Amino acid sequence: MMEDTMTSVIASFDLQGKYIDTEALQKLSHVFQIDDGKVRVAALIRDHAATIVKEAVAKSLAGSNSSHSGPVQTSQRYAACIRDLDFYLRYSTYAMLASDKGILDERVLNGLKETYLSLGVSLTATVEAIQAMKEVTLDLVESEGSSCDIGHYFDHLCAGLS
Ligand code: CYC
Repeated sequence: MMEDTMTSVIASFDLQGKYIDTEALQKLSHVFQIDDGKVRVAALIRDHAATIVKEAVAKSLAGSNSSHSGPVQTSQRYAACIRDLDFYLRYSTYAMLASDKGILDERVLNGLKETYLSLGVSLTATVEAIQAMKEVTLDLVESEGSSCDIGHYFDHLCAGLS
């Protein structure tokens, strides 16, 4: 029954395409006794999501040198890429809170590799961008004196795309 509540809270924020808000985070942490550290990290990531994604792009994709035919050549592809990275960040945050990699399998990875392959989206570049986002996120978390296991969930996404 408790798991159902967790799943339904995540599903309802997911439907809205949103990170879990403060009130719901507090409720979840109370009901599931999620440790305060995790809840603080989830709020920190939520509040810095746009910056995290942009820094990850700067660190990986935008950083490719000009002789390399870069993966993100048009503003439309750039926008899709930013959006996808935000998906990865948001879903990894849900999975971290729930301590459940299955959320990533069911809601993100299911069919994704095939979609990317059919659209010609580079899996290697995507994995690099996710790894860069992991570094940016962990740097931010550490700079706030916290720690968390979100890296584990980013790695799971990368494994699923490899
Ligand atoms: C496209 N990314 C897509 C598409 C899907 C996703 C379904 C095709 C449909 C569309 O454009 O919306 C991914 N959709 C998702 C995910 C969810 C979802 C994960 C959550 C469940 O609903 N291109 C690069 C970079 C990378 C990238 C390496 C960013 C890291 O070179 C992403 N994704 C990218 C691009 C497209 C795309 C460029 C557009 C491809 C195209 O239309 O040509």
